Amino acid sequence: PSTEDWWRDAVIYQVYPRSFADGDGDGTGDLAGVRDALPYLAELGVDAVWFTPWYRSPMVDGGYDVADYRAIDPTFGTLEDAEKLISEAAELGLRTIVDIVPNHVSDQHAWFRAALEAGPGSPERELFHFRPGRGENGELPPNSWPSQFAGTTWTRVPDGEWYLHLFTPEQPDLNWNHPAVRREHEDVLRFWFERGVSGVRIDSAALLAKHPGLPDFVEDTDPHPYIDQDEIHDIYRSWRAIADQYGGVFVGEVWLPDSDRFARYLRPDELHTAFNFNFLACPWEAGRLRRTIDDTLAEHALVKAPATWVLCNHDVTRTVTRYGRADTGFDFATKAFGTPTDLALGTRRARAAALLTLALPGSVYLYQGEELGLPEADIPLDRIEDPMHFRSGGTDPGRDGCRVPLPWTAEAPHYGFGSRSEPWLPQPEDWAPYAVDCQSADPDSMLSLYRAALRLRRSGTGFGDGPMTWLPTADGVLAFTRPHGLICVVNLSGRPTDLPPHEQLLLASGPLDAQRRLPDDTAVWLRL
Ligand code: TEU
Repeated sequence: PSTEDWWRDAVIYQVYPRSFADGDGDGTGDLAGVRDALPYLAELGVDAVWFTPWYRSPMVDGGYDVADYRAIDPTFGTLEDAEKLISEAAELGLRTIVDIVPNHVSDQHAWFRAALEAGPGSPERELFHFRPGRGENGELPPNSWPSQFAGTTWTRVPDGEWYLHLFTPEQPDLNWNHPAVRREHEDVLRFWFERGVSGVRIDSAALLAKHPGLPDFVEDTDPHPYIDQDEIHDIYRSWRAIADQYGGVFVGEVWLPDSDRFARYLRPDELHTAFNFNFLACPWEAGRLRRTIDDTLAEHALVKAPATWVLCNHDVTRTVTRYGRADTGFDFATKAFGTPTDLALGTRRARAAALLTLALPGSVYLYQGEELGLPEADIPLDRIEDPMHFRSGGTDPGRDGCRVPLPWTAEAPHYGFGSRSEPWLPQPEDWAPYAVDCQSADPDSMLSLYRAALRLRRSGTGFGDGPMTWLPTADGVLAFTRPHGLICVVNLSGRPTDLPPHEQLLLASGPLDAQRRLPDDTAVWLRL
């Protein structure tokens, strides 16, 4: 693709700034740490870096509770640091993507503080969803909407009114019918595009518009009162016009299993791309994977948008842990403490999955630590910070297990993260082999596999955008061709399988057997 179309087949690395690299050694990641680590990302071979929110925030929800969309949180650095980071990244050929959170603000945002102060009936309250309660004294919430995290969606303020929050009470929802809300976010987009970012991830992108009148939620009502309202597409049409002025691109966080509804977000005048969560949630099973890949490509072809391939992010159980479990799919509803996992098996599968995703047409997202094969960490109960855990009444382990600070060195205190103080989340004691320095020295490490795969993907032909064709195979084996004679084979059949005829073995996720067959849970890239 041309440089304007870079996003159609980019590999994008997700940085969770709190846990990526710690420049000042205080145990919390920061922008100085990211700047030092830019050569690591350039060497890895990714095209762009997406930063989860780095704005000023009380960090009730890891920064997804934004107090000021134009300021960097002081624990991370300053706006000047962000500007330097964006230009230093660009010098290394890395584009920057920021994360915009339009559905809600922090309860510490100036608008919400003003709304509380101004009281019922004030114009300040119209920026949010304030309502009187039900019941004789207004003591019951205005409606029965379920939360995106467990618990209620309404909180009562001292003057008796209630406000809506799909997530925590510290994240009041904005009223997207209000012109000031729209104007403000359009300005925020311009603010970051002006600073040289190439793209914007849109948080909770299908939730912004609420059904007028906020009607009660009856199970199976169609449409849902706040997921995927038709009005939402107006918002993205006006955003697209802004992005086009800057050559910027969007990636929407659109959790919608229905492929027709999902594709509507990717119409040519709306979002360029959206995360492919059906693929992320798909179990490690050949038939299911093949169907998901086919459905994905068909739904994207209809709107001429490239697919994205995502195996994990800061909200879901890490890939090697998930793939080592009996149930290899992902589901928020079934997450539990202490689910047994076979890490060796999960790692083997994650290595094969890396070659699968990087060979498919479209762009790929990597979540920090995925290139190291980090497993989900068990966080001691008294150290969990994720509100998802607390709001579940303690039954859900929450998402901190995938947010643990990265191990950079095997030796230094805290694996090179936090020279002066403890990391904000504890790191497991057995993580030395996962450290970047250990893995760099080991040609068989996950990091070496990713570096080799990304080097081939960048330099070689046949990857990225373009057609793919399935090859006939034994049951449980996935094999497909890409342009220029590239072939990817993934074996999930439970027994070794013969490789199709080829001239060159480009890369393998693990050793072939003595008969040069591909073992179970292993993938290869071949050239015809
Ligand atoms: O997540 C949005 C979101 O709706 C899902 O990840 C949600 O947790 C799931 O559907 C459970 O029902 C985004 C961010 O990625 C996440 O980290 C934030 O906590 C959330 O928005 C709130 O901003």
